[in-house]
Amino acid sequence: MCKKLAFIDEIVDILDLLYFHGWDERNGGNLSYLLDEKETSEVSSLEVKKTIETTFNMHEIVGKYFVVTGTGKYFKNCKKDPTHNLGIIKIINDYSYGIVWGLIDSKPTSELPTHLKCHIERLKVDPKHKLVIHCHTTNIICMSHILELNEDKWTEILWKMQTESIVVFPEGIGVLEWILCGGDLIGDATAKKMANYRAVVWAQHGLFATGTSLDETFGLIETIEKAAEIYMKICDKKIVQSISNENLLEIAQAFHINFKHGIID
Ligand code: 2HA
Ligand code: ZN
Repeated sequence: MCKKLAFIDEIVDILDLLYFHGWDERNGGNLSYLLDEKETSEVSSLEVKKTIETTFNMHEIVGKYFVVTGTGKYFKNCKKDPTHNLGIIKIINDYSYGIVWGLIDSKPTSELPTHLKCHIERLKVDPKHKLVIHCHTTNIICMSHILELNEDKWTEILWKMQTESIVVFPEGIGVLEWILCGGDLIGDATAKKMANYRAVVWAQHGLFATGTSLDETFGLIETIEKAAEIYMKICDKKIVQSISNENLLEIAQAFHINFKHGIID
């Protein structure tokens, strides 16, 4: 039907990994990936096949192309049938976008408002920004049931679970209370957090993570979820020794890490 697109192959590999980690059951989770000019030029036709209007303003990203997963689609099925489960959209003007590839008999994820709002926000702080991934990371969801939703507290706990945490997410982690998913309200709240964080917890739901590449964004998710897993495994055990504030400061100094201040210092 169409020539093979290398970036689609890489995306479906990551969707598979997310599925096999158990973070995207059924139709859980969604992904969007900003294409650069080289990637866009690889697509055989950029003709808009269907136009869809939005209630939110996309002014800052007009003209850009994104790979997006489809609404109701299962990550588990993306690799074997990409064109029905995901596609490429073009932001046509402030309030409409078009489907140019894939998404056959489908349309983009219900979380598209949050994805696009996050892209807009992250592009302001990082011109290399490319990806937004939403997933249902089990231990992050567990933590949101038992811990107050204070993002400095969450950041401190996750940093102290393993040595790598502060290296991988020195800016900490954003945390949002439960908000109805799929709408502009949760999209605005998440995007606002993205001014300061690359990852935002949705209490009792999952995680939104952003980054400059598939590897980096997936790695961020893995590292955060690993820290949460360690926390859930030890939170009701007697702690004999742990990572101290001084240890974290030592790591930050050794690796020249610009971490969020006011938590451990
Ligand atoms: O349906 O994960 O948040 C996909 C979702 C909604
Ligand atoms: Zn979800």
